[in-house]
Amino acid sequence: MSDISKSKMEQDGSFNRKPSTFRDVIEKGGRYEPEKGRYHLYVSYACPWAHRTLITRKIKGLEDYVDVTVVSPHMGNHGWPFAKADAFPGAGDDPVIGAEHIKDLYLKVQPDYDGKFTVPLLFDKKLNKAVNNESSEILRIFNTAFNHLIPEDKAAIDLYPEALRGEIEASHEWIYPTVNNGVYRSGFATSQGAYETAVKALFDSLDRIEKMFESQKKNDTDEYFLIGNQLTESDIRLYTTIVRFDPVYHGHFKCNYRTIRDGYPLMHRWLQNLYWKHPEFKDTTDFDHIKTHYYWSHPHINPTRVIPLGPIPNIRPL
Ligand SMILES: N[C@@H](CCC(=O)N[C@@H](CS)C(=O)NCC(=O)O)C(=O)O
Repeated sequence: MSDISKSKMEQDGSFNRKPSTFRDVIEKGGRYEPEKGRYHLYVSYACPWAHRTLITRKIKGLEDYVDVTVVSPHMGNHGWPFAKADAFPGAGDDPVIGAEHIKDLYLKVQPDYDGKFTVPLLFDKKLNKAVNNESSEILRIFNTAFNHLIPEDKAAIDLYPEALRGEIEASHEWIYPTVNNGVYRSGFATSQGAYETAVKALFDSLDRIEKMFESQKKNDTDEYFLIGNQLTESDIRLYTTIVRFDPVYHGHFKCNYRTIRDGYPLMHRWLQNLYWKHPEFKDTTDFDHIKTHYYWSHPHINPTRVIPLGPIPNIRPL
């Protein structure tokens, strides 16, 4: 289950992501009560899904409430390793059960687990249970579950505001399959047809996003946001894909009609603004982990495991 090159592909060579297994919530009065220090978040800096949860944790000021451990970017035959199994700058060891790999945690809480050993993983240290391993749901948990415990200014930040929910959900419906997962569908396709279907849909969606920004008609110094002129989970979910696009997906996943920096001026500005003006984005973006992970961990795509030096810079200054 942890060897990506042995992932089951569909008959036509297309890649389908399996649904996550642990789907509980942290809520007052529930099995998982919001408590300081009770929950642990396992992430990889390389993984776009885990990266979403890291950004949200920082925006909501949850650093003292939910601890984090970062794994090594070398996702090998046993999946994601902790530093103990593969020392890498920025990677840590598991403080909860002393696991060597993420899969040890999954098998500890469910010995017959037969799903993927994925990050992010939100873990309850009190009951020794996996609470949730679906990033989109962890984002919603972080947005609200701890609001009664954290400072008012952080509690007031709402990344999924009631008034914008319709638009936000509508954006996920096409951005998730064609962009967030679309880059993987391009890169993991094992037939020409499956690749072409995925890459065309991806660039159609990038064109559509650029048009959404164009329709906002802003001044040079204004910041862009995807929905409702304010930062929402839609920006966070799109950012973790777009910040990886030029350094990784353009080459490694063959998403190479054009780059973001030269092909999508407004999306590029949106990206640069988030990265350079919001520390929650920059401080959680680690290009070394990102590039090392993809080019090393998919030997069926890059058998030499050579990691490219470019693009230089990974992200242009504002
Ligand atoms: N549905 C999950 C997907 C997470 C996911 O696929 N993570 C990848 C890393 S980017 C992973 O851990 N893969 C492990 C594997 O394929 O064995 C989410 O959004 O949280």
